Amino acid sequence: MTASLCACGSETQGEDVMEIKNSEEISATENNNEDLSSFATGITTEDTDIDSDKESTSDAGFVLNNEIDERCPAKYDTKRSDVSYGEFTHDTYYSETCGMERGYSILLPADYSEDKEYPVLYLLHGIFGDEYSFSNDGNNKIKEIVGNMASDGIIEETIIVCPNMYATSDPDQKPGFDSVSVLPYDNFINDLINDLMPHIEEKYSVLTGRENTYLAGFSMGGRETIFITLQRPELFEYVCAISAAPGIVPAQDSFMKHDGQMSEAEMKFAEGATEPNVFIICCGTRDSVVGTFPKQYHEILETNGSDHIWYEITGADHDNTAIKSGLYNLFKQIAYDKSTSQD
Ligand code: FER
Repeated sequence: MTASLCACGSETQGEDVMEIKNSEEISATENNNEDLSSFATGITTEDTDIDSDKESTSDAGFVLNNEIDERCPAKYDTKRSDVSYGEFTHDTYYSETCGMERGYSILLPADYSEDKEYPVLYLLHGIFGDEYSFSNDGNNKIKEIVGNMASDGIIEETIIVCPNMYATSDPDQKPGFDSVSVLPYDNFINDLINDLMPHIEEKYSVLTGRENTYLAGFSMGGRETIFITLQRPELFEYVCAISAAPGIVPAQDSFMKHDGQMSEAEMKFAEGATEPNVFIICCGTRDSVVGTFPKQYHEILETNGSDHIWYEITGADHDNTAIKSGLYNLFKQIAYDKSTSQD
């Protein structure tokens, strides 16, 4: 690692943390009656942005350092009249992994040109989502955050690819809260690395290599982000898992019993692995869906000596406040890391 960015023990920890008992306090019956598409996008009825007065940096000038700002400053998630934003479009690729054509949404910079080359962020949706989960939700401010930060010269213009993370070869298979129905999510690692990434690198004018390849995800996408990062840390130099869902290690919550993708002892980077320069794990303190599971991931990784940044977003639920915070802080840390490692 060129920079050890462990925020463990930073002032964001332990503040106002709502003690959610993962299995007891999340009501499965309530959640099962909801429109399940909200899982994938971070939409909740409650707007946790109302206490944005906690955001001390929203009006302040931007300072590039390696500190975490809990909230995405308004400066970056607000549309500006003098900035041209990219638009999401939809495309498909053939997946050998799934044996079928699969879709993805892609956000190209407004002035995308084959004469330039761009880094790529792969952004993974939540459970019951698809490649439209992020592109159909204007409230996650993805276009604004990436567009404003690039326009201010903080980050390079960046391509964002939103795949369909349900990597099944059975077109009739549907996601759900049982061990068979979640398997395609765990299979996405193969589809991403063997099919989607080569397609993107072939079709678009992208910068390749780990320093130009970023991975982030929300909830179920956060869980797979951590899993993929631990399996293939040499591929992604910059990573952010937002409000990661349970199931990487054995667990039980009100939705289901998770066998776990690995044991707690196995949840670490392999000895001698090339690790990401930035590996963020974050979650809202009022997350009513994944509760304290992200914090548990942080604690296991810390026990196992695997470097990462952990922070909590005070007051945020399983929602776009958390998504905006994670994306903004990922880009900020990328900018800081690139600014310090290049000179
Ligand atoms: C679970 C709790 C939450 C789970 C998945 C989620 C598969 C995912 C939530 C989301 O993606 O929003 O037990 O098991």
